[in-house]
Order: sequence, then structure tokens, then C-alpha cells
Amino acid sequence: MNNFVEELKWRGLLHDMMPGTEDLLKGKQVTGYIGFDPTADSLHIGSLVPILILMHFQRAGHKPVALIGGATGMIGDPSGKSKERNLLDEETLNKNVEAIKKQLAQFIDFDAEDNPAVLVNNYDWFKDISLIDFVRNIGKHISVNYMMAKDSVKKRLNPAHDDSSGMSFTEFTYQLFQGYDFLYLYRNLNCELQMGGSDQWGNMTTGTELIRRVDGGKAYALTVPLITKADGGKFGKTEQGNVWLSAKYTSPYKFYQFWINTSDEDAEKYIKIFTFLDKETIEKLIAEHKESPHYRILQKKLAQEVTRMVHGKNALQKAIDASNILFGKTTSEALKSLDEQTFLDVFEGVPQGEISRAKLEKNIEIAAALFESGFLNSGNEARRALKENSVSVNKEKVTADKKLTPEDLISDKYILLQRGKKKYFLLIVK
Ligand code: 383
Repeated sequence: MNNFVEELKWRGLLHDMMPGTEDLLKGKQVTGYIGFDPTADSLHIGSLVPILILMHFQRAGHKPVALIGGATGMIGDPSGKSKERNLLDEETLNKNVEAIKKQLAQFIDFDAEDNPAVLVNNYDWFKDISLIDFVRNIGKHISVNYMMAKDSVKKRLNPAHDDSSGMSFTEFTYQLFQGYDFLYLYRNLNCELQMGGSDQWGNMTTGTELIRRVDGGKAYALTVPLITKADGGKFGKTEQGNVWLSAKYTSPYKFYQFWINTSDEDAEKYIKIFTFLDKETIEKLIAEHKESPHYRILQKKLAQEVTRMVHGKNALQKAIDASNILFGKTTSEALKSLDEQTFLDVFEGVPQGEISRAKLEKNIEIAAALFESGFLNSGNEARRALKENSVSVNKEKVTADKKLTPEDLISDKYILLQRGKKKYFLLIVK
């Protein structure tokens, strides 16, 4: 059995653990769980760290349990949140549960011979518990005083807090639900360890406390750090918001670009956290990178490894090809093979203009198109550019006799114009 805690430590993945956790894990095969609330129909890269933890846990020979919070998702965890959450309706929740189940299944192995992973949904046990039973059998063991001492509650009760609405009874009860999950899994799956981000410490210890008071049992908690950026910005966000694991929300190209764009300092940290490369390999990469940082060896390796893990080999190759379009040499074939979303992602921020389909069907002269679309300032400039042989259509050089036709359309809608190496313009057919 590998040493799970040692592995987390050198990767910078250990934040805190209860005393005795390391000995427990060294001694035997342990069952441990992490919970995910179905607040959206995809996980984002913030959830990638806990997923990696479950993977390391399984690789170290232990039994991972992934819990989906079909019940807790109905309540809303106040941990790390400064405001009361909006409740999600049941239909949305069910849809989210199914989508997240599928995503999790991509990462952990349910067929491992010795230590198959297990997926559970806490709705399955909460749906049968009556309010009276819950309040009598669980609530009686945890004092309100204890619950109020948690950071997630304390913050919201503080009169100086910016949101004066305080905290609903609903969110206040959240820790009891998560606490009961731990007790339930302890009893039914012999689960002795809960893991999660450092924001989850309070909820986890309510669980170990319940297990101690109700069953006289001993259970443990281990947390991983919240990922930070060297520049103080929030990890996992771009200007467009979260970076999602689902290709529906963040294309593999965008996902790949997110990792390519990390700073040198962050890349050195992230390659340990987000890849399974071993210590020796990583140290070699870091040394190589330091010799010639402009090659961005670390960023490329990081982007490759994580994109492959999340989106697979083929999507990774497509993302690399798409990345070469702006920065390297590419052909009109490669350009035309992009799916529409990736095409738009690649040329995001490139100035655009419109042309009517009727005009295109009459085959418009390139000089006219360059000028009328607003790409170049005048007919003269357009003719000059053509004479200088610096105009390309869909990445292929053209001369003044070129006419634009519907055959030039990419995804039946776009034509990419270019002057020189770097000046792009997107013509959209309306
Ligand atoms: C629900 C029931 C349990 C145990 C845990 C839960 C979910 C937990 C929670 N977790 C976050 C989430 O779902 O809200 N109350 O968005 C995030 N996690 C993990 C990790 C993290 C946490 O899913 O720190 C980031 O991803 O713990 O914020 O019995």
C-alpha cells in the first residue's frame, strides 16, 4: 500500500487532518468519502482537487466513496458563503445529480478488484427519515452552542457582517445533515474518514462528533487546501466565469488554454497538484523550465495532462491543433475541421463584421469585401494589401482576382480574413 498522506504532502495537497489519521491509513485499507452537492449540472475545476484526492486514495489501496448530495443540495451549505443561497427546484436538482454522477464516474474506478469505488446519494437515506426522528435521534446529541461555534455560522451571525439578513434555520441545520451522512456511512460502509476542501472542516467535525456521541465510535477528517493563485486572484475563473469540466460549458480548447495561461509560479505548484506525474519527472520538468522559461514547458505539460484526464486523448489533440491556428502555421483544412464552438473560442475577441448571404451568393470581389466589411479602411488600402500579397482568406493567401463565395464558409457562417501575420477579422454571414 502506498503512503497516501506522504503523497499528498509532497504535492502540496494536505491542509489539515485529525490526530491519528496518518496511523489509521498506514495500518489498513480504509474507506473514505468526499461529498459533492449538485448545485450545477457540471463540476468545475474547483472540484477537480477533491476528485484527484479520491483517485490518489484509490491508487494508495483504499476504498473511495463519492457522495452526491441529493438531499443536502436541497438545503444549501453555508460554508464559505457569505450570503443565503437560493433554493434549487427539484427538477433541476435531479438533472444535476444525474449529470454529476456521470462526471464522477469518469475519474474513479468502480470495477477495481480489491477496492472498487462506490457512489452514493444521501437522498436515498434522508427520504425515509421523519422530521421527528431526526430531531430526536440526531439533533439531541449536538447542542446549538456547538453548532454556533462553527465558522460558517459564526460569520453570518456577526452583526458586523455585510449581509444583515443573517442565516435561515434551513442553512443552520446543514451541518447536521452532513454530520448524519458521516454517521450513516460509518455504520453502513464502515467509512472512517471524510475528506474535502478546507471549507468543509466544520461540517466534517460535526460528523466525527456525532459518531463519537451516538455510537461511541472514532472517525477522522482530512482536508485539502483551497487552491490559490500567486497574484491573489481567484483560482479557476476566467473573465467568462468558472472553468467547467463539462465540454458543454468550457470547450476542451478553452480548458486547455486555461492551463497554458498559468503563470510560471503557479504552473510549478499546479503540476504537482493536478497531474499524476511522479516527483522525479516533475523535478526534471521544473529544472528544464527554469533554463528556458519562454518555451513554457511546464504549462504545456500541465495543460496536456489535465486536458487528457478530463476530456480524453482526441479532444486534447484537437485543442492543441486549435491552439496552433493563432500561434503557429496552419492550413485551411485544419481551420475547416474545427467545430463551431471551438472556432468561435479560438477567434474570440477578433474584430467582426457582417456580410449578407445574398451578396456572397453573387460572389463578391475580395477587395470590396475587405473594405465593406469594415476590416480595412478604404478600397485603396484593400488593393494595396492585395498587391503586397498580405491578404489571406481562411489562412490561404489570395490575390486581387479572388472572389468570396459560399464555398469559403466555415460552419456555413464564417469567413476568416487576415492581413499580414497577426491581423484577423471574422466575417459573419447574415
Ligand atoms: C454534502 C454531504 C456530505 C458531505 C459533503 C457534502 C458537500 C459539501 C459541499 N462541498 C462543496 C460542493 O459540493 O458543499 N457540503 O460544492 C465542495 N466539494 C469539494 C470540496 C470543496 C467543497 O464538493 O472544498 C471543493 O470541492 O470539499 O467546497 O455528507
